[in-house]
Amino acid sequence: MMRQVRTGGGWPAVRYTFSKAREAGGLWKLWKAMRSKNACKTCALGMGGQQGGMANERGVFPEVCKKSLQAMVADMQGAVKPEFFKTYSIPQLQMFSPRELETSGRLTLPVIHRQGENYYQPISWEDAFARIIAKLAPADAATKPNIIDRAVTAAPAASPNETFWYFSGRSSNEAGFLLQVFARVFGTNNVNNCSFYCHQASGVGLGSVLGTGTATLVLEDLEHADLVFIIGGNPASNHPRLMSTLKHLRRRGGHVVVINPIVETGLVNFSVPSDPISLMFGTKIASLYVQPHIGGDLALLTGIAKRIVEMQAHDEQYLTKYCDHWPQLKAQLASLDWAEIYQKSGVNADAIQAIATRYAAAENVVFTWTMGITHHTYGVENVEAIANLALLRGMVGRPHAGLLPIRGHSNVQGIGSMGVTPQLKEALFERLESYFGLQLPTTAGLDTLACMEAADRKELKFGFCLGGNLYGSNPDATFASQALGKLDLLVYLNTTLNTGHAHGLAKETLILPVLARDEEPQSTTQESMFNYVRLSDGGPARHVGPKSEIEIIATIASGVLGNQGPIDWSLMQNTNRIREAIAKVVPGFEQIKDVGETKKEFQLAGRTFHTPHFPTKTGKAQLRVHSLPELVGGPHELRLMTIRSEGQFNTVVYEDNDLYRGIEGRNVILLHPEDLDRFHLQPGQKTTIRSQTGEMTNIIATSFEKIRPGNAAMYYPECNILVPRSADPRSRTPAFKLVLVTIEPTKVPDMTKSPALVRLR
Ligand SMILES: Nc1nc2c(c(=O)[nH]1)N[C@H]1C(S)=C(S)[C@@H](COP(=O)(O)OP(=O)(O)OC[C@H]3O[C@@H](n4cnc5c(=O)[nH]c(N)nc54)[C@H](O)[C@@H]3O)O[C@H]1N2
Ligand SMILES: Nc1nc2c(c(=O)[nH]1)N[C@H]1C(S)=C(S)[C@@H](COP(=O)(O)OP(=O)(O)OC[C@H]3O[C@@H](n4cnc5c(=O)[nH]c(N)nc54)[C@H](O)[C@@H]3O)O[C@H]1N2
Ligand SMILES: [Mo]
Repeated sequence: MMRQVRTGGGWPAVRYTFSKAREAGGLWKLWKAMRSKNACKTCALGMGGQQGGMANERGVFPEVCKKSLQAMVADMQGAVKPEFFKTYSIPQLQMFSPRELETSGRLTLPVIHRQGENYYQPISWEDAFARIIAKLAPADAATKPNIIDRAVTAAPAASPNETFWYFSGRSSNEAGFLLQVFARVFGTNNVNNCSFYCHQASGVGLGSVLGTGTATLVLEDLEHADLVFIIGGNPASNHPRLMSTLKHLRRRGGHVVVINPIVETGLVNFSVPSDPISLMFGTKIASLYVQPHIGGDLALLTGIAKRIVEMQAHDEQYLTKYCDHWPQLKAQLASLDWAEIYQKSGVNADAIQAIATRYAAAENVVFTWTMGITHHTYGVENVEAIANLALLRGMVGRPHAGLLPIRGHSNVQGIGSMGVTPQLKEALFERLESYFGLQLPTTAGLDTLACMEAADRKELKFGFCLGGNLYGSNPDATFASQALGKLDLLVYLNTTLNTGHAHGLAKETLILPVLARDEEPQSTTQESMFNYVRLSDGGPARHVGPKSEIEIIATIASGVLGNQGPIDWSLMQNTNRIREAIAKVVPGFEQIKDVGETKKEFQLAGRTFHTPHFPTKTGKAQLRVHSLPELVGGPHELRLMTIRSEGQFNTVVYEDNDLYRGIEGRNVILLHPEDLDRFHLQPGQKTTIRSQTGEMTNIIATSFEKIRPGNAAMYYPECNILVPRSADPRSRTPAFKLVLVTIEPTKVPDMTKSPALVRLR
């Protein structure tokens, strides 16, 4: 068992910096890389850019986190060895752990794998492009210039709606915009991003209540708040820079309320490495820590709202003047039975009273939330309930208060803004058509999960992944592998190897190596979760071989559509040219046009709400009424959440230990001691975990008293074998945080039945 740390951040984070520096070839080299003018590569809090790395958007320096060091050092690693793909067969790669794949090195050469073969083979860039273009070439290909002979591949070309285009949130606005426009001009709306597995419920929920899908405030507002709610997230580990904001808030006398079934060490106490006093003594973060059951938030949030109204702490005038449906919500809150609220949330009257008292006493309140809220079949309702609660006291539409979904990937919000969704917003659609003089398809596009299901039904032939790990991020890993296996051609644009390259194999799979953000030959932009657009200068390539994402996309587009149509794709390799189009097409982005020259980063217009007027049909916020979901889980079951450890970034694992939770290894299930007793298990015992979707054996039962009894946790992505495909109907986000499982000791295999032994007899 690892020693349990009592604080997040702190000396381990400092020591880690030095050890990472050694891996990167010295402290100076790492320092230079970290200080370069490029937006940070990890979460969407928004650091770096023209302020220089390690500074936030208000220029405050130094802001450094372990995650950004890990991501930087990963990009600084050596190339995958030339003999690598000859040495390791596909079955061997499938045995690699996510960490072993990531640390195999940077991808520098395109490689191809064909079903039935045992190894990836190198392929030239020319051949790789030719195969992709041939697969997409329209029927009249032969008559168009620039179009490669169809005979290159045996299988027939894919028609537009037989293709899909998946984007991760690491790519730039420019690459995202270019690829989505290409996919539409090619003829499909099967365009989607990792957000469908992440914050889509926040966009849909905020849209339904406020008519806008992003944060209602800016970083400066957060710095004046006197109460911050942290609901369903572990920012100490996943958004460490938020911790210095929370430290300042506590020093000002403000408060933090945490709602989470796990008591996360770093949310109780955090030692901010850049602050000597905090580093020595630690900073208390949570003023109040409440542990609902997994999935109990909707009942809890509704209960807090009910209590606030009972206490007359709501703002009747604001609700009447600036909100619709207040009478309905008020009636529903009054009619709800307290016993139902306590039972469905797992939170008792005292705790609800304590939260309501804190809320009622605060003046400037910010509500933040993460995946514990969105990863449910009622993720959108969860978000709406948070918005309701904020509106009850008029916390939206004025300075120093508001709603703040804490985003995942560094540019996931920008990718969304660029129109990487199946259905384009009306204004974007119209402007795109008129700017380029085009007609765009109007068919309903498929979201991420729908693409996987269509692939499984053999309705799709071609997939294109701009970064990310579509296989690894999917629920039901067995299904995901099978579905991708039915595609004719799957193209991955990646910097390093991941589990998708081993398990997500189509009939033909191409991996194309790309440059990281700080190696781009031209500047690119990213959007933070505060709606702030950053400029990244790019920098020298670290390896010979990888190409820029933009060059790859423009080359394919030129090859498939030619350059004589409404868009000369060959000119679209220039990021200034792409930004000109973005400025004209995407509302709010007008200033992006000259950002390459002026280097002036900017706040997006029309996103921040400092007055209570909202872009809904009536101009008022739309309060929503919800029925409360049942608390699921019978006496022989556990509610399982699938979460990140301290040592990973999504499907990329940097370290096998989870420092703050004190857990060694990843092949574990975290259980409260009461649940170990309930299932007659010893700590350390090997168990079999079953869900309706899959089963995992030899999982080590680990005693973890910080989790609410009745609930359990395992690490994603390995446990995605267990996660069913049940998704929220409104956001299409799978319920990654609520999987019903059973647990029992793994039976020692009966060797007498093994065929080998039979033969020996
Ligand atoms: N270091 C690091 N940083 C990251 C990432 C990473 O993998 N590593 N990933 C990035 C991305 S893409 C994202 S989306 C974010 C993810 O950031 P988070 O959402 O913070 O990450 P998770 O580990 O998915 O989430 C888990 C938290 O939700 C709690 N939780 C689980 N179920 C429930 C529930 O039903 N109710 C409540 N109230 N809480 C619940 C868990 O106890 C845990 O503390 O982080 C980003 N930043
Ligand atoms: N069970 C379970 N499943 C989940 C979640 C969960 O909490 N539980 N979380 C979900 C969430 S929130 C998300 S966001 C998804 C993650 O979804 P994805 O974004 O699809 O996955 P990542 O693991 O972040 O992608 C990692 C890969 O990105 C590549 N990469 C890194 N930088 C670049 C770059 O600059 N350009 C390009 N082209 N590639 C780059 C690297 O090759 C790396 O292997 O997973 C989802 N799945
Ligand atoms: Mo995410």
